[in-house]
Amino acid sequence: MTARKSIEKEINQLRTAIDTHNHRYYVLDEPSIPDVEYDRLMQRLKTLETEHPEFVTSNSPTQRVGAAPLSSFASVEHEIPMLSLDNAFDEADMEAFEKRIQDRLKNRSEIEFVGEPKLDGIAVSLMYEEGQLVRGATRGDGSTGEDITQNLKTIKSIPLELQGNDWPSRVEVRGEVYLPVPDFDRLNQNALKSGQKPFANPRNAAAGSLRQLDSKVTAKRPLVFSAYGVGLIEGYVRPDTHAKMLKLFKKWGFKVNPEVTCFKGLKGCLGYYERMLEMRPSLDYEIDGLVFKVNQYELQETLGFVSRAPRWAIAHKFPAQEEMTELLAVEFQVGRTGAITPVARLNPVTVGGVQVSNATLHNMDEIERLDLRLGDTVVIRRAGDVIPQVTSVITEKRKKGAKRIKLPTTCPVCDSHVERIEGEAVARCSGGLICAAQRKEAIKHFASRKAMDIEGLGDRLVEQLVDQGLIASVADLYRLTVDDVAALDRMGPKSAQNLINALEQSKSTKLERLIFALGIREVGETTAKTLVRHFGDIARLQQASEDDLLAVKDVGPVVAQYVRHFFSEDNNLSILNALIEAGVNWPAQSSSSSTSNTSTLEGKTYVITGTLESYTRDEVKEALEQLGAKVSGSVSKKTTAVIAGEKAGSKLVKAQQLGIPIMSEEELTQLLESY
Ligand code: I6G
Repeated sequence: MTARKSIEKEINQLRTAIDTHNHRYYVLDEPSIPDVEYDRLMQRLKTLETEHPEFVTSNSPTQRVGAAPLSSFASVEHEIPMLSLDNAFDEADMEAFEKRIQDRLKNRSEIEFVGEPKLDGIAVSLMYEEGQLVRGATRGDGSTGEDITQNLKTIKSIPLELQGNDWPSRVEVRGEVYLPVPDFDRLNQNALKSGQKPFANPRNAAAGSLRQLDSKVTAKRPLVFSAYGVGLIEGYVRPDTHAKMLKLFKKWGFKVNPEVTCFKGLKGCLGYYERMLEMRPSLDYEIDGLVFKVNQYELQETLGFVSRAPRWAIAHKFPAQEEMTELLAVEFQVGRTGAITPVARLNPVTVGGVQVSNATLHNMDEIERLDLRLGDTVVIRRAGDVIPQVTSVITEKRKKGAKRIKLPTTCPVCDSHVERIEGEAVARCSGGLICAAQRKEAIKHFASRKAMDIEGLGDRLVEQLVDQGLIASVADLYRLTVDDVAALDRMGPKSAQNLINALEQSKSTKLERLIFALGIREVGETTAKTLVRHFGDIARLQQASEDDLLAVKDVGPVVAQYVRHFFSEDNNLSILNALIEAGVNWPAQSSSSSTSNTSTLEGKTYVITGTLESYTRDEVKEALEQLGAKVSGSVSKKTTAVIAGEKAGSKLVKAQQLGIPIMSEEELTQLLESY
């Protein structure tokens, strides 16, 4: 073989290897080689292509990094229009959809449907000729879109060449480009850090990323493409059902949503809707509903279209996650550490099926970013279980003279001076424990389930106890009598006795719970556990210098400083002593800095999913963390094992896709008992 031929051969081998690894990583979520090895293959290909530019092709994996910026996007005529879908908002709309189909087909038997999540992204069309991606376009108005080929090529889950060799001479694959929620959160955090405007939601972020004239910007955004339908298809016998077409997409190297399911009749559609609605908060991408399609293409053709929508498909929308309402007022709340948080008081509105009358505004920077004024019409977003947010202001609806929102100069609770450190987004009340709000929050935190777990001591009761002057610090809790408590609003002798019993019970605790309960800044549950594992007892922790603290794994300078500061304050030490004198106690524990226990789960990460029979999730978390393991909320390549109970959801599916070991409850018990 000539030298040229052998270089060409090596280039082709490298391209095939890189495409295969991209497919495994970005489509199947099953990485097959370490990142360094992937980088080495890519580097070698780049070197060969630089030395031999005659072998560079437009679909080489090296071309995914983006091309020279465009001045505008060219227009693209869709050979087959990209239609829109009719919407169904309730069961009655779905019933009408099924009836329309049965009437048209003159067939009363149950129709087979395919149900798919409706990803909240941007619809795009990808044209392949002889297996090569030749053009990518937006939907536009359905007839004419924009040519965004360069941008789409940067998305690693879009094959630049179809896999295998059994494909049509021309085929148009349609689907959605979206941004997974964890990537969206990361993108926005980075935007905030670098002083840029964050995106309102993942859909806007995906749209903004695809609209870039400079595809190198798009290349930096972790966008994903999921295929859902075929447009034009030539030189190929199309399969007879939509489900089989989706299977072909997978064979050609596309990602197809793993929740796609086939079933019969309206009952099947409604059951799928219920299941997906429940699953929605645990998915790592946003969906605004489901799409139901008649599975048989022959039936689809008989049904045809009405205006610009197919009769054979419908989008069954989920309750909206965004609504508009009026901002009535902004109030400032004082947290446990004195942080002053602006809270929007809203004209109540139902968002995603839940009534919302308050939304967090985070801090003054956020108010400035939104350019928010009193009386504004605002967009409220409620995603998953998180606190509702104000995502934007409809400035067109602003009334003349609408007032700006000012940070108060004194604390709304204790009148102490409000400080805002230069460069920090958060403003704080300088009152410390003089401030009743900070005291109340500190006591609520102390009593909470993951801290001292004082049953029955809820937020309202803490507020009453502080307002009545019965307690000023957490140590005062253990001085309360039945008579003190019984005299409070809505309390009788029995409930008062129950609270005193709960306080008594809470005294026998664990050291990490007490340390977490003390509310040291930046010391959450995990750090409290780490500190206890390292130092073993409270005296050693109390005496630890900043250097000693910095020697603890996962403790950085900020935590070290806060811990040191906490134990150098006389007031904190006297509260701690009073707690111990009142009888707060915990079992002795050896420290990892004085003993060398090697039989731990240090470095291992577990994910818990589904319902376990004999343990709560918190119990499993606590037991694993005691042994040095981490417990994470999401499955990734780094997960050691997924502990799966009954009704395990998408995390189990993801673990199976990534080849992560799955552990049953029985195996978990064996693991815990082996230590
Ligand atoms: O906009 C859409 C989103 C998802 C769709 C769609 C879809 O299937 C999962 N399917 C069709 C046929 C159309 N729009 C027109």
